[in-house]
Amino acid sequence: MTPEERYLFDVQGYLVLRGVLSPDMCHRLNETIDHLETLSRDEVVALGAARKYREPDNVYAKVGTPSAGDLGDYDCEVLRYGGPFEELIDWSHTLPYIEQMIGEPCRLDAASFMSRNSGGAFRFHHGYAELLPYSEYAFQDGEFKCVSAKIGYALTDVDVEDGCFAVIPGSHKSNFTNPLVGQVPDPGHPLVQPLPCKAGDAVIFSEDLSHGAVENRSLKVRRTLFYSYAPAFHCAWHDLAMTAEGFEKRANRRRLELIQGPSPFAAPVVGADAH
Ligand SMILES: O=C(O)CCC(=O)C(=O)O
Repeated sequence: MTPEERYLFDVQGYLVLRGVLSPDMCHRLNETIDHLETLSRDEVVALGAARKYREPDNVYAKVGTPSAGDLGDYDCEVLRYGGPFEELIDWSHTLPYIEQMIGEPCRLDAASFMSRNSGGAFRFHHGYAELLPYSEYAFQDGEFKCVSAKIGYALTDVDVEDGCFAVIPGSHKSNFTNPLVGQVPDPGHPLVQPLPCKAGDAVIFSEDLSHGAVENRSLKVRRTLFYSYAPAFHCAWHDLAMTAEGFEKRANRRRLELIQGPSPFAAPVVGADAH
C-alpha cells in the first residue's frame, strides 16, 4: 500500500484497485463459471459447486429475475470446486493489501461466487455504531488491525445501472445509527458512493464499512467473486472456506496456510526459559 492508499483506506474504509485480474485470468474464471452453468443441479453438486439460490425472503438480498436462459440469483462456494478459484487465495496483486489491513497473521475465512440478475440488489449492512466483534475496523500503534477485510472481484463490467457495489465512505468509523442500513442503496443519495468496475477490477474493504449493491436495472448478469480474510484466530464462515479434494497436495505453502490458518501466536523467542 502506498502512503496515499493507506491514508485513503483509513479515511474511506475501502480502496478500488483497477485491473488486478489479468484478461487471461478473468477469462479463465468466467469460462469455468460458464461451464458450470451448463451443468445440471446434480452434476454441480457432484463437483462440489452447488448453486445456492437466493430466497425471496432474504433479509439483505433483493432477488433479481433472470432473463430467458439465465439462472436465478445464486451463490456458489467456489473453493469446493477448486480450479482457477484456488489461485486467488494468495493473489499477489491483492494479498499484500489484506495483510496490511489485518496487521496480524491472517487466514481466508470465506470465498463465494455471486451471480445477480436484473432487479437484484443488496441492502446496506454494517457501518453503524455498535461493536461487531467479527467485523471491527481498528487501528493501533500505527497499524491497521481490521478483523475482517474483503475483496470483491468484478468478473463482468458493472456500471451503476448494472447493480454495482455501493458504500457509505467513512461509515466504518461512525458513532451514530446508520439511517440507511437495511435499505437498497440509492445511487443518487448524497451519502451513497456507487463503485462501478470493469471486469478485472477489485474493491477491497473493511467489513465494518456500510456496503451493499444498487439495483441492477439492466439486463446484464453481474458476476462477482468475494474473498474474505480475517486474523488467524477467526474461524471460517460456515463452510465457505472448505476446499476441493486434493487441495492439500496441490497448494503452495502460502495457500495452505491461508486456508488452514497460521498459528495466531508469535513464534517463541529462541533460548527463552521453558516453563
Ligand atoms: O452484492 C454485493 O455486491 C454485496 C454483497 C455483500 O455485501 C455481502 O454478500 O455481504
